[in-house]
Amino acid sequence: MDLFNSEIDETKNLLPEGGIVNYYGRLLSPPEADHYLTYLLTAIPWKPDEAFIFGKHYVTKRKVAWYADIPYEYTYSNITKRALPWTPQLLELKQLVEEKTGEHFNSCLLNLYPTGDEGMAWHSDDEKDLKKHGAIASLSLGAERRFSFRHKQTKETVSLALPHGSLLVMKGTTQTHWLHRLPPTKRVKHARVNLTFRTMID
Ligand SMILES: O=C(O)CCC(=O)C(=O)O
Repeated sequence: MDLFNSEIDETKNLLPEGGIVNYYGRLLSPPEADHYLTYLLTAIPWKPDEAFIFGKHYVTKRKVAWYADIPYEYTYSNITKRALPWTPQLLELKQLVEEKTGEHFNSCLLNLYPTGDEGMAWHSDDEKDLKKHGAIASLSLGAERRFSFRHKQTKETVSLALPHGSLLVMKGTTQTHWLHRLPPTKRVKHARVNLTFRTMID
């Protein structure tokens, strides 16, 4: 029996229409999640994220890193990032995520939110560099944060909490019909790291 996730139905679609989101609960035990969090906080060459929006250059307190099978270039918010090669620990996490979800991924975007003051605004992961309707698996480590979806037409919202070591998967037409965001919160004072495993097109 899975002692972490006895109440969770991984096959349930959290969205009422227009996409598929599955929540797997905790993929990692708390000690495993602590181990990977410490590794990620200390070993990843984190850099502030950047954006060019309406000609203005923004630099965020949220930090990012981009890894992949080959040096894929990923462009979002009008900035292009070139992927670093996987580390052994990131490959371990990728393998765990792939075994759990039955999906295959060739890249991973890492986000570090130093405190609850940092979040991510409403958006879809629908850039042309990504495989259309490809699965995106989101592994969360560190501070538990709320995560929300909003339907682009109906404005219906769906929210859930993402605890330390938990896994969420977005697939099908989710990015076409839904936005998602990580709202900032004054209640969270410590760091969260999120890894989104993705599929880039060659
Ligand atoms: O940190 C998160 O959970 C969300 C990250 C996100 O929305 C993204 O990488 O597109």
